[in-house]
Amino acid sequence: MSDETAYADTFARDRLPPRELWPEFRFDLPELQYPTRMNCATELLDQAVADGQGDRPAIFAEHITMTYQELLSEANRIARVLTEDLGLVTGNRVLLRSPNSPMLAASWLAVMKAGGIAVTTMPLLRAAELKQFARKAEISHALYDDRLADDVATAAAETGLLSKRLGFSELSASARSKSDEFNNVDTLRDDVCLLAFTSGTTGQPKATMHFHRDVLAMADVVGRHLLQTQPEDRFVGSPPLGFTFGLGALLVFPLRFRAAAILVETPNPESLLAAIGKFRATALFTAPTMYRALMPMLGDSDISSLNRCISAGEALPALTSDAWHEKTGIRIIDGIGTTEMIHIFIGASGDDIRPGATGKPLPAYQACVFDDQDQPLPAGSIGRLAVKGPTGCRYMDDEQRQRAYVVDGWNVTGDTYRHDEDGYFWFQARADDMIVSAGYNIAGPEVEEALLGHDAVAECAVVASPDEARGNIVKAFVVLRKGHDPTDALVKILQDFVKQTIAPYKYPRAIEFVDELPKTHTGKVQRFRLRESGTPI
Ligand code: 3UK
Repeated sequence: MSDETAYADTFARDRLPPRELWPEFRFDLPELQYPTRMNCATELLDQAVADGQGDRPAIFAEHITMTYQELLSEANRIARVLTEDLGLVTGNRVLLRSPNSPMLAASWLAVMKAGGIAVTTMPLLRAAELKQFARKAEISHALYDDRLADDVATAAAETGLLSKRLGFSELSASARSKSDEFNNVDTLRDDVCLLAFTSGTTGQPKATMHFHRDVLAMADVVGRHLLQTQPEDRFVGSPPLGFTFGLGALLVFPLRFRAAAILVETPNPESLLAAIGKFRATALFTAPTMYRALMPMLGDSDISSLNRCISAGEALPALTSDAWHEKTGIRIIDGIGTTEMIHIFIGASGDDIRPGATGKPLPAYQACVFDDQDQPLPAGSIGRLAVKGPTGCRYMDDEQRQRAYVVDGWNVTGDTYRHDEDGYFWFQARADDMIVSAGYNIAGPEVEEALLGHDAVAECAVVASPDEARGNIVKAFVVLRKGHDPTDALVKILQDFVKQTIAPYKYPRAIEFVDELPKTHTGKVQRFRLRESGTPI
């Protein structure tokens, strides 16, 4: 690898971590041997049409179906608007802001084609966060859904950035007059094409940098080996394309294998079930919370087309896995991924699934568990998860965080894990969610799983709460199911229930009933906020 770039604007290249702070990268699969020059959009889209797949459906959405040919033409026209009308220079950053939609997908591909760097944001973010991103990444361009125009305008006015911007309706209008041919920029496989901001379970968002090769690598490992994506597949799910979980699942994997994505603008249990039935989805991607919310609603809906369900983002309790299996006959594929690693690196599918375990390192990835001195622990011990493989952490312009995440070439994700003799990895907790109470180490998620086993509990989060005598006590924040009242009697019932399920010393000495849990834009519970405030939001 060299420090070369095909870009005129070297902003991103100049803000890569110094080489000695990079994790070790390993490309131990034939499919990961990419040529030095390569543009991921060419492989995902142009090549599909060149191979005669132009008439296959690429994207289904509520009011529109796009074939590979139509998606290619639209992406080409948008790439022309970007370069001819908005003066995009290779290496410029482009803010993309929209719910999941065909126009967002086409715009993302257009940015890749034009040699830009996509910064796709979650629709739920507000002007304050956009300003942060715009400043940090010096974002010059923005393409956005018109319904989100106000926040973009505010962020632009207050930062002086984002000056070259178009809402999707104007963008479509401008695109209409353009030729549908475009010569993709001949980028390097090691040119940055994506800045992904982390979801901030612990506060400050960080920008991770990914190359053209990383985009293909996630498809060639996760899409191929974990999911065995076939051309007949139709992937549906809830994660936004601004979250790398969603970018992979709902755009990159389907395109890489000439399958189709079903894009749902407002994912909730109702809309997901409707989309599965209408478009005959074959695989569903969402988080454990959504699987739990879907179960009581499966009733009349037709999910007979589904043959795979994938869970990521948070630990999937064995209980949820079992309940879903019982209701649908499908065993959920769990996988842990991080924004730093771009996608899933430990998981299991098919007969390899062991409910309660996340799985094994995917092909080309290695994982181990570190002790406090960063030494690998033998099977059975609990420690910090460390991984390496074809993708890895590169924080933009943040040596301090880079040094914390990358240790001796390993990516240390901040999760506490145990691995067993069979090579399976078992999630314990986020390192900061381990509770030390009266000298005991208690993993919050284990207590959560026990509570979830009770009928009255819809959702819960367990954190440490400071206590004079014990240092900390275990405290649970509980959202009740409809029909259950938040009484002192119920507190006692839940405490006894936990004591009967797991070791009694782990029971929540405090329980607070709340209407909802504070969550990140990717749907993860923000336990740090519960810890800080004592009460949510
Ligand atoms: C947690 C899990 C237990 C874990 C992500 C798939 O979630 C993604 O990325 P983020 O950067 O968060 C990373 C953190 O989330 N986590 C994710 N999956 C699991 N914990 N079991 C799991 N299966 O704490 C991790 O460090 O938002 C997930 C693909 C791409 C992603 N970016």
